Amino acid sequence: MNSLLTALLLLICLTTSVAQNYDEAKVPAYVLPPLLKTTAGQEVKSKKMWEDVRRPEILRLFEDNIYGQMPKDYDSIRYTLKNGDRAAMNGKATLKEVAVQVYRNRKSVQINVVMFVPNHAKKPAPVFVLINNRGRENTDPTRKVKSGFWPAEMVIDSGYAVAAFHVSDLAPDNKDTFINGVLQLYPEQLEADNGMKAIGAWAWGASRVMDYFENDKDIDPKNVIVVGHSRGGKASLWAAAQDQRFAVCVTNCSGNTGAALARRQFGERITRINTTFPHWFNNNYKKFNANENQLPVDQHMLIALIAPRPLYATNASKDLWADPTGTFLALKKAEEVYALYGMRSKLPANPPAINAPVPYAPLAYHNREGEHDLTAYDWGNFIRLVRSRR
Ligand code: GTR
Repeated sequence: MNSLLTALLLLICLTTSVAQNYDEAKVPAYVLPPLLKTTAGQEVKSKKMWEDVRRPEILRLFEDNIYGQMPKDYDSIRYTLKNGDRAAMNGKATLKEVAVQVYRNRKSVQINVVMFVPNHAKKPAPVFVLINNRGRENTDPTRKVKSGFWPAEMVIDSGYAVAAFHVSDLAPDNKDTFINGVLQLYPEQLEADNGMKAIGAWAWGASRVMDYFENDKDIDPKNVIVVGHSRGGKASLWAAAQDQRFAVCVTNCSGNTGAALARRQFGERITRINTTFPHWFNNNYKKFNANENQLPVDQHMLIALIAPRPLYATNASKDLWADPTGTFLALKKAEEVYALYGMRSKLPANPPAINAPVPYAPLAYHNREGEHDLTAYDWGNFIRLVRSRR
């Protein structure tokens, strides 16, 4: 009887702590931390004060409380072309498979980049780089498998280069094995409560691929668009926030601890993400389980770190888990920082209808009809954003 009671209590505890809300009417009242007030209480009224004081403060808060430190030092980096084909995609593109090998303290990690460069477009070409969190077959260099997750032909036909790397090269997406990658190079990160974990490692990888782009004459390093879906979209945001070399950020269905506001407590919540994926964020983030209002940041501030560069956030109508409205509201809130740069977004006051994209700089958004996914429809709109800014 006693053990039955204990089991019952445990079950009640578990279900209440991870209960999900999908009802807009039940979103609690909340106050977002201010974007334009420094920790010392000063109003931020200029771009200069944003860049000199408030931006670094916010970046630090995200590092310390959520994504972890981003180590910048390494001993050396080497790029090796492993395979190439000038007549890929029926002559439309050049395939390059490049190994990016990074060394530190006699340890190394290898990032395998798959890339196609358009043969008939102006070079150096802008490039879309996907942080691939799904199967490697989605970025098949042979093109036997063609996936909407990475519609390489479509990007090439639009005149852009397209690249991808897989998250498992940096940190396997598993709580027991995530340390078998970049973290071997930075073991001190594992000791720190604000140390880098898997999502940070994937974002770190995007920056090393950026290092490579700076050394490939076919690629315009000033026009690199970092793309991620869902957990990969959390990483693309963090990569672009950290590394201002990325010209554009695309975050597709990134939801909780991505582009959606945590304080709305709609769909996935911090307790749930930290419980299911304890290897994604730093140890400090666990303090905010069921405690969203104590976070010194919310996700509109992560988006603001990307200003004045364009950002595209998406959702899917059946993916309430990722809180489409909370994502739209985060973008709207970040408008304050774009305004410091004299930029006005073209976003409407309220979330646009399903399948009514607003693919324009500086803040782009759409809510595609359908499931949690990254599709050719989404990519078509990312291309529209990139076109619209040239
Ligand atoms: C879910 C997770 C989300 C999102 C998603 C995905 O299980 O709760 O935060 O990252 O996985 O990556 O597809």
